[in-house]
Amino acid sequence: MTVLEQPGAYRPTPPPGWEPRVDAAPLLPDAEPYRLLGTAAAADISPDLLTRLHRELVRGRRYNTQATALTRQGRLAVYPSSTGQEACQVAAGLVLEDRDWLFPSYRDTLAAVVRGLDPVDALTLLRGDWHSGYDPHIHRVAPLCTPLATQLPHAVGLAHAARLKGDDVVALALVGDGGTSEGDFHEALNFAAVWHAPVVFLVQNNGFAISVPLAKQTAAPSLAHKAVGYGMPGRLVDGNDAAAVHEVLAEAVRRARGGGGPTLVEAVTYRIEAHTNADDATRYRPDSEVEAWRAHDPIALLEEAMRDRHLLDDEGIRAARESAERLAADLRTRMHQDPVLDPMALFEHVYADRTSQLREQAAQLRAELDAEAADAGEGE
Ligand SMILES: Cc1ncc(C[n+]2csc(CCOP(=O)(O)OP(=O)(O)O)c2C)c(N)n1
Ligand SMILES: [Mg+2]
Repeated sequence: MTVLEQPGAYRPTPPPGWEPRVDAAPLLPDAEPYRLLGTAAAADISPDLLTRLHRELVRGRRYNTQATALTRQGRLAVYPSSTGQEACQVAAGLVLEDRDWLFPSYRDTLAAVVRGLDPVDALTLLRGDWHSGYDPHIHRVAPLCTPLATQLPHAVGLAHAARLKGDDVVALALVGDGGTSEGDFHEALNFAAVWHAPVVFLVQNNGFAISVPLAKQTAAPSLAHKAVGYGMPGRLVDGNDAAAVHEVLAEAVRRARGGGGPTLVEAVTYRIEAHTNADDATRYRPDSEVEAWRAHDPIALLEEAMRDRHLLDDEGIRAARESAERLAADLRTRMHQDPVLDPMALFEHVYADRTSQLREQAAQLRAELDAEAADAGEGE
């Protein structure tokens, strides 16, 4: 007699009246990433949107190269570049209303800047300064999360709370392909679907989690397929097609705002640079692969589509590049100024009421700083 044959054993038969809550078919992503640029449907995209996307893509690329240069000059501790992923960053930065919230990871500073954050403030954490570097409430951009996928349950909590309060707010949470293997990814998507929370998850599948390729990360047909198991729609989109990413995200945001619940969007893209300035990507991927992706460059794709519709000429490209140079020059100048920091600020915003240990440490630091200042005074 097997365990299952024993009297009173668990029987894996569904209870009477049990039915799957939804038909899985409408939740499944397309077999191929959705594209707009270069298709007949591109003729219907608003010229204003294309111009906005183009300007931000060009500025975004320049922002990435400037931030990487700042790491070489010792002005930034680390920079995870989003070069090659600008279409996702720009679409995510533009698609939300002011009242919505963006939940970025360490690679998503550009999305935060496009949403309105000061470029210097967006880099504060990566410079190694204390705390997040900006007030999350001003532009409704949550602090950049370095622990993978932790931003996802935060986003779900905020979205669910907003819904309970009757606020018309949507949360957009960004995560990488590697982040989808984290427990937080599962917990966030499950809660979001069960609670019908107004949240959109954007997975930027850039092929790698540092040196680990997607094939070693998952055996799923696509990351978008994971949505079905949670009971939410999965969408697969070409992550280098800025218009397509914007459209898919805009649809998902509309759905969430209208009470339709969460969506998981997988944008297929590629990280052109190394993981960060501290990584050597030539050790785990061939140059030929990088070159193949350069041929599918988000800026080139958009420029071609806009030229086809006579929405962009050499003058338009020059204007976008000039705007990008101004952004880079301002970033350079301000990042080369040494910030004036008060070491005592280390103890702020830790506890509302300081613990006895913190009080003791703060007093010790105060005494050391005072002694240093007195020494410096005597030396003069
Ligand atoms: C919980 C946690 N585990 C490990 C790390 C170390 N780590 C930093 S980035 C990274 C790779 C993440 O890859 P992916 O999610 O694909 O994002 P990408 O860097 O490609 O944007 C890892 C493992 C971390 N930051 N947090
Ligand atoms: Mg990745």
